[in-house]
Amino acid sequence: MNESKSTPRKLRIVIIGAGMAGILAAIRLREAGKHEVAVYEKSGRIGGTWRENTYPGLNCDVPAHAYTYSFAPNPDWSSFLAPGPEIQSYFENVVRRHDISPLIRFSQEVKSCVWRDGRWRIETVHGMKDEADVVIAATGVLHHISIPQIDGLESFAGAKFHTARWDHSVPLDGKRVGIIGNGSTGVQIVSALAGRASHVTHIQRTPQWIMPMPNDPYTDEQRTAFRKDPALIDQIRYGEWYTSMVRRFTEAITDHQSEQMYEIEAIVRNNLEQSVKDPVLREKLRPDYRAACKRLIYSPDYYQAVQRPDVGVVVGRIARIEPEGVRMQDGTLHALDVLALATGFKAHLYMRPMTVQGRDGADLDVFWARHATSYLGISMPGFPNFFMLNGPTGPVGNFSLIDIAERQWGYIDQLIATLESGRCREISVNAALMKDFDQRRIAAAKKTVFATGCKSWYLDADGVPSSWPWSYDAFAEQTAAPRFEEFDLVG
Ligand code: NA7
Repeated sequence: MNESKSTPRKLRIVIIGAGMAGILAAIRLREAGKHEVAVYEKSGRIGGTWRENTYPGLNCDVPAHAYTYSFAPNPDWSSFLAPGPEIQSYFENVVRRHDISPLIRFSQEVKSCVWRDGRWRIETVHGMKDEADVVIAATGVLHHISIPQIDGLESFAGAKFHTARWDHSVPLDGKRVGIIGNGSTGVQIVSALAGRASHVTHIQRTPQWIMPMPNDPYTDEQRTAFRKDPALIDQIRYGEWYTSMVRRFTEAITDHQSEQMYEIEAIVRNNLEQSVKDPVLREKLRPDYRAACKRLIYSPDYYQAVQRPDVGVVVGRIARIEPEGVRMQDGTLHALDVLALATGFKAHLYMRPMTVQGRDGADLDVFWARHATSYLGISMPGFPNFFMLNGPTGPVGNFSLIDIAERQWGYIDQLIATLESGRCREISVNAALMKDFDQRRIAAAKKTVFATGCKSWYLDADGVPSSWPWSYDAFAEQTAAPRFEEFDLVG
């Protein structure tokens, strides 16, 4: 670092991804108006996960007014939990209002980022080339679909698709629809299709705990009131109910012997006991692991849906898929016209298969060979001026990822300001600090509820939860401002 260099620099900043986090970064940079900005988006539209997921019943399980940019409140949400298409429209409106479309190069998937001679060289799969002083990887978490390895899957005679590739040309009304998987996606689809399909078969390998969640529509009067008085929106977003729920939730997951955890367990157990009348079905639906070990499912109506005569719950292992339907290991065949694979995502790929080569031959595939990691979900040693939003080890759970991304953006903005100020030309977290952070993180992660014996997309290949293992407040505090002694400032 050279303290004598203090000429402010105009930087060229490339953002990868025009989903929730990339849009945030683009808006903030455009507003500041100091730098040159380009956004690369693999698809032809903005929206990320909200563009890709269009399945029936899709909604966000975080209260709509909390799953909103802080700078773009939306008085028009139709219900307490927003439906997916409304969220997609919200992002499209925000992009329009902030006029960031001209910055976006659509249908340009970034293939590689190589650090050479103090700059990032970026190349897309279509051969487009660019250079940047700073790269912001806002590439999302849940976008590489996971297709299960089940014998005979290809032989199914009806329509089949992964839930993030929903084929809307396939009729569902009056059809026999099977759904494999009971994460948030499978549960929402079953609730939406109950009563629409002639029969819904919900095939689950592992039962899930279900947290009851009200989802009342907002009335016209309420929406008018939100419009007139934004403080009413703030009461939901920053008020006691939501913030204490987030705080109690993160306290529970980080200490699974806590009072808060027992409170969550009591609620979900009670939900099962009170909602499901048939004792046989109730026992079928009862998980044998701690609540919140897998990502908690929030649903206002799943238990009602599965008690309908035209909905069946099948718990067990699939032997194979046959042309007629799904054959379970106990020999039962569930005949189907449509098969939806609600089998989730390869969450640990993050931005890969994109390759990233940093300083002195640092290679992302090597750095992440054991597990994907980064400091605060933002920076990695040896990858100067390469910052992530919602990168590995950031908080993941039943709260707003927009809030997490905004906090990370506030931090990255300060790192960029350091580069802009001329104080240094390269900044990345210190390798020793990163190693220490990762060791502490892993030790703490092993004590969270995520590591109490279930399988989930939270776990890395070693079975260690990959997300932030401390409290929400600790994340907020640590991302408030960079501690520059934790970074290598070069040039
Ligand atoms: P999830 O939560 O990863 O759920 C995937 C589901 O698919 C889960 O129930 C799995 O069962 C099931 N699955 C996966 N492979 C198989 C096979 N081979 N056989 C049977 N069942 C299988 O994905 P979602 O899309 O629901 O949710 C992802 C996130 O999106 C969610 O957490 C929210 O953050 C939004 P398992 O439990 O492993 O036995």
